Amino acid sequence: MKTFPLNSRAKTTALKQPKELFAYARDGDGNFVYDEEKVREEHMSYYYLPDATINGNVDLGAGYQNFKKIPEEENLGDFAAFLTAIMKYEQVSNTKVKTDIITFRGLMTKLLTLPYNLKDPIDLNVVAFDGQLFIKADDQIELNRRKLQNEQHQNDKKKEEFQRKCEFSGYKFETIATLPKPWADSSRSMIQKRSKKVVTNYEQYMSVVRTGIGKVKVLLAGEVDCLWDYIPEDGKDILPHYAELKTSRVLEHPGQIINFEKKLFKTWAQSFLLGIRKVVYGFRDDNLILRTVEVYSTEEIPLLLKNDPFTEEKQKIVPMNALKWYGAVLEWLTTEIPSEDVGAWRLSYDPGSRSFSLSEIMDGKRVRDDIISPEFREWRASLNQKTEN
Ligand code: 0WD
Ligand code: CA
Repeated sequence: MKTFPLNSRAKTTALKQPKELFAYARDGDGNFVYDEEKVREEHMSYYYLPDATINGNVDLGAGYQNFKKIPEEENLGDFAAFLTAIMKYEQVSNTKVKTDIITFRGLMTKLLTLPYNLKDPIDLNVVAFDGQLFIKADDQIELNRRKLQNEQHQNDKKKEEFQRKCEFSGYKFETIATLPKPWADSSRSMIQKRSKKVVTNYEQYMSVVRTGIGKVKVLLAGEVDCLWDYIPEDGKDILPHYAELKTSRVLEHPGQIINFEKKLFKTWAQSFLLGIRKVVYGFRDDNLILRTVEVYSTEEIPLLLKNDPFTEEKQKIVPMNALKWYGAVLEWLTTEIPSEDVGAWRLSYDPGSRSFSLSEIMDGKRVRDDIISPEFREWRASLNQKTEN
């Protein structure tokens, strides 16, 4: 087992400008869509939330009974879909995507925010395949953890239901704040009936972005909530046009503000990793009524955290410090894991002992098969053969 000290920091944090390579989507029935045109036409949402709606006391709990929620187990097949999307992209250019690491954005958010989230455990599986590292959550550990959390809430039914409603309210906010088409192409009734629409979390628009820190190049897939304004003309970078949507309780006293800043930092990390420049927060009260909406630019969040009058100097969250840690971790990972196509590794953070470590998994074959789908394995084999000939 190799441990990596929590105070490790990269000397420089040369960041690569994130660039979207392609997008794919999951539709309302849970099926994946890879056709680029279809993805943009049918699965992209547009932010539109006029003041009149915000002032209209929207109930973010309304329709909770009809929430169309994807079962946790169905979310687990996502990695194979990501690899299928990569394959389809590579088939067009007939070349392997140039990157060192391939993973979901959400997992990198966990690594990036670790210096300020020392209480949350991390368990990721890593395999080297075809010269690249593939990182995925350990599904079994994830499911067990969720089960345990659910059981804990079982003791308090009221609390459990409120928590489920809060989760719902986040998706409800997305539903009332976005349109499936640009405003100019939307009918009046389509705009007005949003508060009655069935809320679902099946639909997902996934952006696949090439980015990196220091010498390490990373390919990330992450869910994007909506377009802030419009799709730019052909060939222009779409990332600056996306927005991340979030909800939070209205802030009334300093304790809540400090808590909110932790969330804001996580949101910064999540958005920063994909190169998303706008974050929209809907603030709701304890009755889940939407009270105000605040728009942040991702780049101003570190300054907000720095200038907040409620925290003392040593309590302050410094995103640059987290970035230096993240840069060091990725470099460590790419140097520690041998690039041969064998074995599997577990990357863990244990809050109890506060140790961050990498160890070889005994059952390496099972983990390799779980991460690298047969389809993707065959595709890369055929691609390498073509390149050799
Ligand atoms: O290793 C795996 N099997 C992983 C799968 C690890 C991480 C993510 N995923 C899948 C999940 O199904 C997720 O939905 O990829 C999807 C999106 O990936 P991401 O963008 O890397 O995930 P993250 O940044 O953690 O979350 C983005 C959004 C969330 O929005 P908020 O505003 O809450 O951050 O994705 C949604 C959610 O809307 N989301 C989920 N929806 C349903 N079930 C889940 C989930 N378990 N996790 C995230
Ligand atoms: Ca969101």
